[in-house]
Amino acid sequence: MTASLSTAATEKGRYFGTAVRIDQIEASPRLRQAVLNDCGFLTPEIHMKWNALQPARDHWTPGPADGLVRFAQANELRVRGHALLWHNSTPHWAEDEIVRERNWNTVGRYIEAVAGRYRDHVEEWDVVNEPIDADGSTDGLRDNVFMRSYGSSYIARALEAAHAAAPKARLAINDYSFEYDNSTEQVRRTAFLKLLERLKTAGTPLDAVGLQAHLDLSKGPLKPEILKPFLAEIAGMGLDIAITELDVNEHDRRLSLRERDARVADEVRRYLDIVLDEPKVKGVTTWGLSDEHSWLQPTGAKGAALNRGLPYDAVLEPKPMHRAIHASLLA
Ligand code: 9MR
Repeated sequence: MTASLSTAATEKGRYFGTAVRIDQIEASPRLRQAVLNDCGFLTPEIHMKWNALQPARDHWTPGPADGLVRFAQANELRVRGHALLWHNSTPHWAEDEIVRERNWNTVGRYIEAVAGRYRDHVEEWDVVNEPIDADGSTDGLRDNVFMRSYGSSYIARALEAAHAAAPKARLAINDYSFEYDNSTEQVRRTAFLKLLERLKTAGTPLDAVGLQAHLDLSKGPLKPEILKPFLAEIAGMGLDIAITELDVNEHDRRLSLRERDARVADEVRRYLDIVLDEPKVKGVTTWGLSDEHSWLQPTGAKGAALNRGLPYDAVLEPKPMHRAIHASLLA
């Protein structure tokens, strides 16, 4: 029996979870078993995105999201909702309507319906996903359909709408590329901190931030002197921190499997040892459990060509990354 990551996390007052799809859990008894063994929290990888829930204006398809919530409830697992607003998952009909009418109701009605539907089941929501863009012209904010139609206030308005519909849910902003010591990520960190500061100063209902943590072995060493002050600034604003999409993009897939797995595990251990030193980091979620389902897979890759950046390999055998997470959670 593989040691449980959730048990290790809980021992230290934290949680461990993963992103899942209900169809994949139902198709794979081994994945189901790994999820039940390791997780206390689940994030729907796609089912709670706008284009998944409402592919056409008059057509709602909440079946998979409801199925995931039922699975979570039946197994006493908690749910992180992902994501109310994301430029990449806004259905075309909604984008067209937002651009044409510039009427907040298009977004407001959606958030009310979805945050309301899951108000008793989703404990924490990624309300706005990926609002930062280092090349963005306005305050480091991404030039997306919401910015263009409503201006930068769309973030605060989305948080308020979510709070009104689900007053008990904890609300987060989730974003990526904050980990490494390079100029792009430095600009992103600064823009993110400024955004959080503006929201907190204005009294916006924001409880937490999600740091995606898509680690990347080509980006150079992780540095505590970069990461720690970043986390400390977020914590200093009274915000909780969730690691929301942890995985590792490999750099060199020609090495032996043993060496590759060691490198992935070392990167994860290093990252988690730094971030778990911050008490405001309340939990860790990986973006999937098994390499079979990772978004990082090169198209059509099989066997050794698969990226090995999740805790279990493609046949659900635990890898050194699993042991690394376990050790960091308990350290
Ligand atoms: O892993 C997800 C992939 O299966 C979906 O096709 C894609 C579009 O919905 O989203 C992926 O998840 C993303 C997450 O929602 C936000 N951060 C980046 C993740 C990887 O692209």
